[in-house]
Amino acid sequence: MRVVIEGEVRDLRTIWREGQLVKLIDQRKLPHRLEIAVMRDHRETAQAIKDMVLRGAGAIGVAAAYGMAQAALEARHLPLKDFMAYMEEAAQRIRATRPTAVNLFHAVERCLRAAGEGGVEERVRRIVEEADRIAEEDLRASKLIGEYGAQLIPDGARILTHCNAGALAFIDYGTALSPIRYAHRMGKRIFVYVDETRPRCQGARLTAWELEMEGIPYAVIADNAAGYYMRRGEIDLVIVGADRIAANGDVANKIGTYERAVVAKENGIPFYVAAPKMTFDLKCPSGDEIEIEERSPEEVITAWGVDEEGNPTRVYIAKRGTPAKNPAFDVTPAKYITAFITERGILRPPYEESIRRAFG
Ligand code: RUB
Repeated sequence: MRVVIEGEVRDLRTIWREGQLVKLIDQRKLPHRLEIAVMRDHRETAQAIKDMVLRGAGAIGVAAAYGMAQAALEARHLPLKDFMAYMEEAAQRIRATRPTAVNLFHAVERCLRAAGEGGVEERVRRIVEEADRIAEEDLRASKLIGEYGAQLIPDGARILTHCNAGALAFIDYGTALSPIRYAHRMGKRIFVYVDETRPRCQGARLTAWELEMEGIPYAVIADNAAGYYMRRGEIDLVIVGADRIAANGDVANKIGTYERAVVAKENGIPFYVAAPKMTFDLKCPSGDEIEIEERSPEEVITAWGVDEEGNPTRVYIAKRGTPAKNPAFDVTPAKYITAFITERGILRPPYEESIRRAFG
């Protein structure tokens, strides 16, 4: 992604691997500071996923794959039986970080499967290669999603997006933001309404930062303002990402997505979900079977930011100890989704068929 650091333009990925080290942009510090965090082993990478040092379905999928590669490299001197036990344990540790985004589970399974037969050295090589392949596939998918999705964006479009499904939620380009980037680079005049996305404010902090870096016109809106703009006819289309898409087209995505989809339908506004193959879970028949992560109530009653001197600080919005509930995702039934934007093209209803044809 294009980032400007002290006037200098650089091209940066969200996460990358250097031998046994995994390096990633520390998303907890953005937009106030751009810092690279270094994970020295698979335990640290798993912890980074859990603590949301990086987040977003695609990005945690790649982090999971790199974590598996780290585990394989850590265990390369063990006898075969111990090596496989170490890999199983690492897989379990990574699976236990965040439950909703299926990309993470797909990445772990692919790495385990890639180990295949043969000696430890061979298995290590295949796991590491598979992890790198997952990252490269994700990158290619997000570019194709951008190319296909840009065709759905007319010149002059005013677009609403929720949470961050940008380069930061992926390895680069993103899902929902990829068509927006492509449309902008094609010279289309677009404007993006960015939901702030309480409680962690991925929209206000991360999507706004990415759009700023790309020079795409945007405004952050309070979460409860989206319906107001939709009813006034000031939003032409909605694009969001996804954390898991069931075989029938139901979508789990950041909490609040469902409401946007219902209000969009009510107002005749197209509602698009941009996602790669890795986010589709064909083993999951419908949204009812998707596990929804419940996060700490502290996230709801507090807010993070920087003070006027730029020092990170946390404030209490509600009184300490105020009871709160914090589901991180919700499920949008397929009937509210106009189309899926994928690396295999645009998928239209009936989704059971179009999803199976594309990815089955
Ligand atoms: C992120 C979120 C994003 C999807 C899309 O939630 O809901 O919209 O993950 O991601 P969190 P992608 O910040 O809690 O991880 O674009 O990678 O498919």
